[in-house]
Amino acid sequence: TSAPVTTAALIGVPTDVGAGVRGASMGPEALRVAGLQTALEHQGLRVIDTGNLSGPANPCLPPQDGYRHLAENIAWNRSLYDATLAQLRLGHLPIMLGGDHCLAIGSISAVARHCRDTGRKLRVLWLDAHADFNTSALTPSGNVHGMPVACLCGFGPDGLTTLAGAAPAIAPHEVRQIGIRSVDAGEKRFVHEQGLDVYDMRAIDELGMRAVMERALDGMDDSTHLHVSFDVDFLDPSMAPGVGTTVRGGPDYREAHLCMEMIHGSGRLGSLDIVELNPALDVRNQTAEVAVDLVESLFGKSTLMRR
Ligand code: HAR
Ligand code: MN
Ligand code: MN
Ligand code: MN
Repeated sequence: TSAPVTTAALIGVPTDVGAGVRGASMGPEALRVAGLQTALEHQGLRVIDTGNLSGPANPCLPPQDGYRHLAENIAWNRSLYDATLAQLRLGHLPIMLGGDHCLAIGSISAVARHCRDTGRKLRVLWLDAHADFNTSALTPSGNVHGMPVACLCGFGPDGLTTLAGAAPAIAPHEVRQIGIRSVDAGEKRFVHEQGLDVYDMRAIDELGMRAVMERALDGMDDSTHLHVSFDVDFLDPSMAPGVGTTVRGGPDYREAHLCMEMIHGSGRLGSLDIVELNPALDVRNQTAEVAVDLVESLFGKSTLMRR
């Protein structure tokens, strides 16, 4: 007997209303052009491309009350919440093609709701250069893509914190952040106050990616749904220049692959965001291609050994 085939559902989310720089709205198509569907099929998945969601255009306005484009961010995330939840209820593995990282509010709210409905535990792995834990009072920019983790933990405006119901979608202890190397001053205090489990680049340098991932994946069991939120700026900009907010000193190519391989090894992956890819800043789609390479590892590609 063989394992049942997993069906992945691609959901394009062409938004950049949460970002400070335009262009991430072209991310979904760049990932398709880089061969995402074929790569997943090569790893034995069945793939349905549900196309792109639609939502409000980017008005390019300054922040109001600490948020840029709040209404637009809410509209995109409501729509993605519904789309993600529908795919989870069909038993599919949703893969969000971003789009800026604001979209994790909608996707993870849906995952949290589904876990609650089906009695599963939730683990969120946040692969990012940034902690994305700002609030309207702490943010230096007003950009909502710097706030999704806070919103998911219940710190944010009603329209972004109550998609899955009145209670916060997730608790800080369900999150593990990997690769962090840019955190704003107020955000840093708030990360400590809320007890987020952060493996920053120093932890990766000192412990190595293997030990960091062992810790980040520890404590999951058969009833755990693992959501990976992969912000492409997690990667060192030398290999991933196509993002709006590069921060040097990220994981190198092999470290990033090991991270993905170990997530695959956990056997718990249930949903994925691929965000912040900005084709307007990329060079010959190389960042999209690296992201697709890494997704192959995430779904089980290995060179030789079976582990
Ligand atoms: N911390 C900065 C801010 O809030 C930048 C954070 C957002 N950048 C991202 N998200 N790409 O990870 O404005
Ligand atoms: Mn991010
Ligand atoms: Mn980031
Ligand atoms: Mn290094």
